Amino acid sequence: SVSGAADLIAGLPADFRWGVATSAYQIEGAIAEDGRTPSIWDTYCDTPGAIDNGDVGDVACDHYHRMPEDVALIKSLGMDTYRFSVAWPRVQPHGKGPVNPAGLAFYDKLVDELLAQGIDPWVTLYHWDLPQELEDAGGWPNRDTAYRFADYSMMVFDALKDRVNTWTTLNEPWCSAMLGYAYGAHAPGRREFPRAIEAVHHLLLGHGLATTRMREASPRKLDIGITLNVATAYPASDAAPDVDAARRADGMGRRIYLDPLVHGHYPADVVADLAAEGAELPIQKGDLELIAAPIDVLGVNYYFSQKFSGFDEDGKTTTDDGLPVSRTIPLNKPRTAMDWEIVPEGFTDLLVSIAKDYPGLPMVITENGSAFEDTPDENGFVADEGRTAYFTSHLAAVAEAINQGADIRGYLAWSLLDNFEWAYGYVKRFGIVRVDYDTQVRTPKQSALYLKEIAERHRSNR
Ligand code: PNW
Repeated sequence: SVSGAADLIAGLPADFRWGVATSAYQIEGAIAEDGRTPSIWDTYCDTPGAIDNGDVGDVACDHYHRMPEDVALIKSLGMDTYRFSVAWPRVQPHGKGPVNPAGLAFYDKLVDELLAQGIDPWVTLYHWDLPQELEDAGGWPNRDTAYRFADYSMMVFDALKDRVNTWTTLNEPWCSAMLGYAYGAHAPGRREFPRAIEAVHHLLLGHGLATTRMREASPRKLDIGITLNVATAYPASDAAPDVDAARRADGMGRRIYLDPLVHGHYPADVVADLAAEGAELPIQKGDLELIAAPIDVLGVNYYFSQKFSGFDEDGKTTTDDGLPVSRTIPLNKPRTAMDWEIVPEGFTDLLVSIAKDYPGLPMVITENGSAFEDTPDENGFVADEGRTAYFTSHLAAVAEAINQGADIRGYLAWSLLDNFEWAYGYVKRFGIVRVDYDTQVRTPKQSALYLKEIAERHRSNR
């Protein structure tokens, strides 16, 4: 059933990790239990028209009440790593002030349950659920939020550092900053471009502050890093405006994060582009040193790549505002249910270029996966050919990047469960396990059995 698997896994390192990922708001539900306060996503869900179908996260996959069953499920799928996120409004309900022991206890139990099953816990400290009270105080455009994040991070770190070896500060700061504060597509739904650029810097500052403090408080050598959603930006042609459009896309999507994290400064071309748009990164003395605190692992989330043109439909290269045109052009590839094009070669190109531009930075694929329209049979089983093929082609892309010299140490599928897919609600399904939202019954899909077989074969080969 797993054709080509032998070739695929032959080139992977012996200690390559296999796992699955989720995030708190997307699966937990129980939004008002044990002292949790609203996050920006609860508020956003209550905004008419914000979420497809009017869906909300109140119950989601009810993971808060089904955690041991879900850990057993991960075990049954042969995965050795589980990446989950901690909900800030559970642990520190007001975004400042004392820890909430009842909220923290859930993650304490989760870690123990994982360890009891022999699964390595990988904690993400922030996967977008900012306490609403901090948004009311200005959110990520407010510099103070970075300090609040570092304080909250230490509450989680001090509680779990004896048992958790791998830590991610932020998941996808691009999404937090740009979808949240520039494009109004995610919570808090603001459309204020200059504020979004301030958010970028304060997110990175929060990462640097938290990383530095966690390192100082580490009881032993731990792996600390950040996860970015990154892609390859292809130019539509060799024409200068197209090449420049791809440069700008790569600048805002990848280099604005990786350059300060690894090289200690923002890319000069991006800073100049931002200035032309009336936006500025609010850097203060010492910030860049903090942001460049060494990390042990870069988490890479990959879904799709795009092609960019600097010409509009009429062949013009500037907009009415005098800014350069940036337009995405279809690569003419098949698409997932998200309407994202399926571009595995963009994954290889991305990983190889990160390895070249940022040498010495080990990578783990912390998310990769796809949404398709699943049709369960009478037993709830989904023969998800499209999702399985997506995993095959993207695992082959990872193997090819390793073959070309990239240091990639693991692969975590997005996602363990069908879950609350943000602005798309429950309509879009990324799970390798089907969730029936009426009964909360979980049924592994064909893609889950496929990944299980790949992981087990790789493990038995080493
Ligand atoms: C990631 N984009 O989000 C998140 O980390 C997950 O929580 C989410 O469920 C998953 O990908 C699937 O969407 C993204 O617009 C959201 O490019 C949007 C984009 C990328 C990643």
